[in-house]
Amino acid sequence: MIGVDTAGVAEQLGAAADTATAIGQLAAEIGLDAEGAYAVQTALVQRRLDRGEHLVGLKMGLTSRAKMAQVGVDEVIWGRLTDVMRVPDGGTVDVGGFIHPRVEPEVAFLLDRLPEPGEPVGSFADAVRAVAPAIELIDSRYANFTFSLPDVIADNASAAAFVIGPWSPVPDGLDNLGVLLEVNGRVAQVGSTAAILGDPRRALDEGLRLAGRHGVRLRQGWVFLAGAATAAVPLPPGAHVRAVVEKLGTATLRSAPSAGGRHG
Ligand code: 0L1
Ligand code: MG
Repeated sequence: MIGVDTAGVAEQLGAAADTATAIGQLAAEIGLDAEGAYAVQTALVQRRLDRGEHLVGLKMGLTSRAKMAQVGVDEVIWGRLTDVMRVPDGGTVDVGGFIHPRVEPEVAFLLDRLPEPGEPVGSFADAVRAVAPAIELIDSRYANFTFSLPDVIADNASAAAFVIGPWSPVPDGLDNLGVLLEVNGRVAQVGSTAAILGDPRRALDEGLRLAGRHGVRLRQGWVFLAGAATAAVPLPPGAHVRAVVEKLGTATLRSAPSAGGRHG
């Protein structure tokens, strides 16, 4: 991967998100590999930090077979979350601020005492203070939601917005909880937390390992999105979305009936 214009690619992806305008895939044309794509992601997120946003967490992507099959990519990836992406539970987004938004039901962790770089997670109960049901709104900046692995990594793993439901203490088991995604009162997806790497707790090990490779340390107080339990579904205007995770409760998101502000 020689001579990739990291800043230029980040600018293209950032402008696509800012203007809600899809672009074509980039990686194959410019010879971008996964390593270089994480450098683009860093620059893309830095662009947000430069305008005053703050890092608030990390998201894992493609942690389930359903998600991998949906987009034709077969590796777990990660991306960064900023404060501006967070929508309050029950809050409203304007789909006009996105290109082709999709929603998916997730499990979120509130991070606590984390190991030093290179050390394994001691105990999940030490590393995670609380868990919550969550909704991730993903929005690929590529036309037709079609991309290669480096493309989607560069695009910050399609991160766009997220909702965290009520936090609860970590329950005894997280590995086989029923998950339901409803759109306008209709069941859109049904699954189990087992779909998230067999157990969503594994996503934290993966997150620490994969982000650690790039010198990124997870922080106490950060949110960690462990990944989706089902495939994602399109978010139309005027929708009421509920993600229900057994034992953890419900996170909800609305979309405004017509164009307006981005979050509300
Ligand atoms: O959160 C996710 O699993 C998304 C990862 C990127 C692939 C996609 O846009 O579906
Ligand atoms: Mg996700």
